[in-house]
Amino acid sequence: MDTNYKDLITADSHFKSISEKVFLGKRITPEEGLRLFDEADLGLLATLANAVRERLNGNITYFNRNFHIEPTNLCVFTCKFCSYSRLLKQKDEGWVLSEDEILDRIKSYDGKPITEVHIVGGVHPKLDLEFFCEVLRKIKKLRPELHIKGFTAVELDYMFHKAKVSVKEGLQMLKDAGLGSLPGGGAEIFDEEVRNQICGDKCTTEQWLYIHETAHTLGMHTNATMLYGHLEKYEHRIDHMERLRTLQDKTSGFNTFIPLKYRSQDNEMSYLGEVSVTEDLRNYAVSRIYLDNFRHIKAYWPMIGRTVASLSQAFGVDDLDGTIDDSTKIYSLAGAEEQTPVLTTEQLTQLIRSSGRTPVERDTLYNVVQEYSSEETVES
Ligand code: V47
Ligand code: SF4
Repeated sequence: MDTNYKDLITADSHFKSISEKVFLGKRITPEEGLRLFDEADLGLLATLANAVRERLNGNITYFNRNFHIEPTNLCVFTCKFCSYSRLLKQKDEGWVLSEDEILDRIKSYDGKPITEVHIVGGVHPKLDLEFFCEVLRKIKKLRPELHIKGFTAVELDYMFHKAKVSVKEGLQMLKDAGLGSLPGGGAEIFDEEVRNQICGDKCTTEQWLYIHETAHTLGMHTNATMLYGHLEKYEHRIDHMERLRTLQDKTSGFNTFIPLKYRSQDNEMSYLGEVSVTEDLRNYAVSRIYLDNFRHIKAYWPMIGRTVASLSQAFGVDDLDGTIDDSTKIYSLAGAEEQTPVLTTEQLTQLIRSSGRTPVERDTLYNVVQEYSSEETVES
């Protein structure tokens, strides 16, 4: 960033001490985070978030090549924001994949340069720990190098209780069977009161954090999400990030933070509507500034659409959930921008380049798979 501009901000701004801290790589307090949400203008947020982003990741925007498998949309829980799940009694509107169907999905990517499969879905009593350990082992047999990122803490909490194993034992069993890392879902919002109002019957904040902490101690990396733009207030978003920042200080096990915008189509909270794109950008920026110990901030482009994904890279985002063939239904049913979210690698790298960034393909653990020079064309 241009030094004169930096001097101008820090000299004139009402936000002098926060800006100075951010430029010096120092941590801001919860009160300062809240102040950024409440009062900072979009331009200042972009400048500060970009300074953090470029310090941590330079001009790179990462993506990866993955695909999703959703074993079922039947779910024992009743999260009010969910447009995707069907209760077990609504069987006619649901699906449950068999082991063979899951393995067929894996085989359908034979010969394609995919590095990750993301397995996540509803919580179904029949799809238990034993079933998934077997599936994981068979996936690894078919494709040993494929990284399996699977199961939210919500699914795991239910699975482990049902199997009567501790979190540590259950995670170790899945790890031994081939699970590589955990996705960030199920975090929603950690504030207990708001969580109770939007998803009171699933795993608690304490359980979510405990499962991720235990995974980290077993050497597995995980992601973290935050569902925003519903009943929560800014103080709840800061509280959420503060709890993640504290755990990350302890374990360093989180790979990336993924803010998830609440989408309002066809669910019990539809009356709330949705927050604006400006709010999305402000939220990315404050997340980037606040979570100084998270190396990456990811935008899930099928949910926010290509235009906001492009803009988000000026507000702290350094990773676009990459997905050349995104087969997830969780957002399309909730009214996401991208109803059939498919981008070829060439289109995705072009989107990154046209945002002034350098595309880099990564694997799940952010090892570089391929760098792309400015005008290189790529195989999709
Ligand atoms: O936990 C459900 C969210 C999450 C809605 O780790 C909704 O790489 C918005 O966590 N509006 C599951 N969000 C998906 C998830 C995820 C996605 C992409 C990448 C990764 C990763 C993780 O979806 C749920 C919930 O927070 N969700 N309904 C909705 N109406
Ligand atoms: Fe079930 Fe997940 Fe939907 Fe909640 S968000 S109802 S746990 S599928």
